[in-house]
Amino acid sequence: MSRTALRICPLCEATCGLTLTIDGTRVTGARGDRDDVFSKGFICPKGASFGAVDADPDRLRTPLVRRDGELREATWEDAFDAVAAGLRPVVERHGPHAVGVVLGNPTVHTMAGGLYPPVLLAGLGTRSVFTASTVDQMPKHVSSGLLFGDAYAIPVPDLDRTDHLLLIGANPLESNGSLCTAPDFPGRLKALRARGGTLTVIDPRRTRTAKLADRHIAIRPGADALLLAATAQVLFEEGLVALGELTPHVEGIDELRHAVRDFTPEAVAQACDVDAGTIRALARELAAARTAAVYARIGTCTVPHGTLASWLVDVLNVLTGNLDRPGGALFPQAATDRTPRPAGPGRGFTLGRWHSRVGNHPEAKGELPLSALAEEIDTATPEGEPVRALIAIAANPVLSAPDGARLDKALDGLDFMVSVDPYLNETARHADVVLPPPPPAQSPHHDFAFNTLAVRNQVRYTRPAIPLEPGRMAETEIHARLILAATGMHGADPSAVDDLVIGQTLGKAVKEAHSPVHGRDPRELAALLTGDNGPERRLDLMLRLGPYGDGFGARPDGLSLARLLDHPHGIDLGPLGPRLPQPLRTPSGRIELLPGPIADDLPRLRAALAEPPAELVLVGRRHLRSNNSWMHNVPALTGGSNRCTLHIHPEDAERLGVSDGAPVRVRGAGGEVTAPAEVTDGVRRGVVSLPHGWGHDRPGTRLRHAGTDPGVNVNQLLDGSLLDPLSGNAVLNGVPVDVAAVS
Ligand SMILES: Nc1nc2c(c(=O)[nH]1)N[C@H]1C(S)=C(S)[C@@H](COP(=O)(O)OP(=O)(O)OC[C@H]3O[C@@H](n4cnc5c(=O)[nH]c(N)nc54)[C@H](O)[C@@H]3O)O[C@H]1N2
Ligand SMILES: Nc1nc2c(c(=O)[nH]1)N[C@H]1C(S)=C(S)[C@@H](COP(=O)(O)OP(=O)(O)OC[C@H]3O[C@@H](n4cnc5c(=O)[nH]c(N)nc54)[C@H](O)[C@@H]3O)O[C@H]1N2
Ligand code: SF4
Ligand SMILES: [Mo]
Repeated sequence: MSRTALRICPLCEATCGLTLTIDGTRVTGARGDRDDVFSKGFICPKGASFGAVDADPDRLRTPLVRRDGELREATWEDAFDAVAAGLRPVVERHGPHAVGVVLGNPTVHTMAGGLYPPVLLAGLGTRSVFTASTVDQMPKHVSSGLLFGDAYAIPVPDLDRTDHLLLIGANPLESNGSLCTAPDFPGRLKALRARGGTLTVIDPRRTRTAKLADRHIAIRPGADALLLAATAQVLFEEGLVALGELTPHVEGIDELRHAVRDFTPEAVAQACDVDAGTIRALARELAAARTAAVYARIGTCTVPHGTLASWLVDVLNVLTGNLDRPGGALFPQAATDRTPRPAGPGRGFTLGRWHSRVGNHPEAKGELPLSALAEEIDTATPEGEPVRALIAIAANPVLSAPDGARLDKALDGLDFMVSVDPYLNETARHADVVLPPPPPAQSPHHDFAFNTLAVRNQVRYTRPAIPLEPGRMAETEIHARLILAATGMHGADPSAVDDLVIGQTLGKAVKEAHSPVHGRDPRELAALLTGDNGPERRLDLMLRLGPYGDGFGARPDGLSLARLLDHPHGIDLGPLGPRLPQPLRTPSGRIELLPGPIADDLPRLRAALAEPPAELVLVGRRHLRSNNSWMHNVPALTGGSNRCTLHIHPEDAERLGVSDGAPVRVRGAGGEVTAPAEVTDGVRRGVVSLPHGWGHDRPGTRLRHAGTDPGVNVNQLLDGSLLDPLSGNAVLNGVPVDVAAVS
């Protein structure tokens, strides 16, 4: 007997609603949920393979604990005993910073990851915090922090209403979008063209997204900040700056004009390899459009001037009056956002409140660069303790961060390591304990992170589609028990963690004048929460205190978990609307257009104008049927064009004697790899491209299918020393490499 169940897809940022077909305890099919308020039936090949991803026979079913050097199956009780016994002595002997925490990308794709890591970090008090953000979007957090005073205030392009989209260093036709949650991103781009809007794409590769565009500019990798600075310069020079309704909310416009005055199109043209006329046209089109949005992603973040480029994206949105207006770039308002406080000055955003021990890298948003993880483990310094124990949650830095070979060695030298991961992969193989979460069909889902980045305000929640198999533990409970084991409370009831958070949150809310529960009794409020378990009660709490919430009775028709459960396909909360000045948290209470740390970094950008370009540089690429490092074990998603090949332009191939399909050796500062060449004019001259997340040939893993076509680890070409200095973000694109045919 088969039945259906709804499940929000956790496999990328688009958050599509799926209808799963279930036979017994197995997912046998997945299609787009046509009634989903947001995704309206859209599905991609990864979502369609949800059943295969869910049922991968290599997913771990029980915890693993290392005994006599070998990882062996163990009970949950033994596993958490081992975690407490491994972590506590390190904390007690060497202090909290000796315990490192690594949070990987799927942390933002699970409910557990949304609810528990902040509690873990607060409980441990460690500064050794590393996440996938510093191989991804940290530059955007830093630029938002500096411009708006809140690192999480990230404007999202109004895809469905804009007349003009300038899309930079993103390839949503493969990635399905990032820092812009939009199910059916490809369809939305086609709709933009169909309604007479224009799409400009800046990318060194002629991607599927670029092929959709009215104009494709194949920029030299790493040069976006220069091109965007020149675009801003043209707006000033030609009198095209028009802040409109933003005027009272902006300061620093004259300082900005002065700061970019020498970045003329003529000055940057050569470094960008884009002619000055094109840059001028770009600026004029942006200014002339009725509405326009500038949107940039990973290709502008993972570069030497990532923070400057990210900042300039919003600067252009401001200068053209498109920030915070329909059709431009707007701040979403998610259902689980905190109760909006009244507008006014805030504390602002500070960088470098502490520095990493070895490389002296400034923290950003409480994090140190993932590129510095290996050195923080393997290097002793007089200043403090190296990282001796590691908690890795949904993270595979051995493949996703620079120089996996060094990290491999460093992880082997740890006193203790625990991984919360469904796979025994390149990173988890170093762990002393592996705690496997259940497959997604057995987990509840709500998108805490992506709803704050969505092109439409909406809220959805799906309960587990299949009950937990015997012997499984919910990932929320795994996290709660891990927190207890790490903080000296091993053995306590895991619901204590949820109760603690609920108590603290309500305790604070009743004291806030702007809260709907101001002055009420926190215990009385806690007793009103509904839900089957701690995580559901916490979701209820956030919904009820949030901007659309029922305020525990203050707004009787507002949101609560019970109300959301009555709407299994979600609740639409309307299009994005203007919100300024409320989201601003800068000391001035305004948008600070030229923040100090940015101004201080501009001379480095100016100096880049004089640097001779490298002969050959490397960029990455994504494939629709892949996802970072962990989806190469599903046969339905591998093969065909989803392969780890080196894209190289025909002219470069000819010059270097490289022929299509033949192996080529690629050498970078961190090492070398050999991959088959794919000669294609889809990359510009002087640029080669390798995808990341491959290199599944290490011993001691349990990824049988991935091992049959392992590919190579592109990040072995990096030594981890190249960073965007403001954000600590790794430079993964525009990296100089040597390429040679293998004889
Ligand atoms: N060269 C290069 N390198 C890159 C990039 C690039 O473009 N080029 N991209 C970077 C980016 S944007 C990112 S985000 C990082 C990603 O880097 P990581 O986050 O380190 O890697 P992922 O492959 O996303 O997966 C992390 C782990 O999560 C596990 N996992 C999957 N589902 C779950 C779950 O439900 N619960 C738990 N607990 N674990 C789960 C997987 O088994 C895997 O071990 O890679 C970065 N690395
Ligand atoms: N199918 C699939 N979907 C994914 C993922 C995946 O691995 N596979 N990963 C997910 C994650 S974690 C993330 S963060 C998002 C990322 O989402 P996107 O940012 O859309 O990711 P990419 O497809 O890598 O697109 C980046 C583009 O930047 C270009 N580029 C490289 N260097 C430069 C440069 O210097 N300047 C400019 N202008 N462009 C440059 C590259 O050629 C590439 O086409 O995707 C998410 N979705
Ligand atoms: S686009 Fe992303 S969220 Fe939607 S079905 Fe595909 S993988 Fe899942
Ligand atoms: Mo990412």
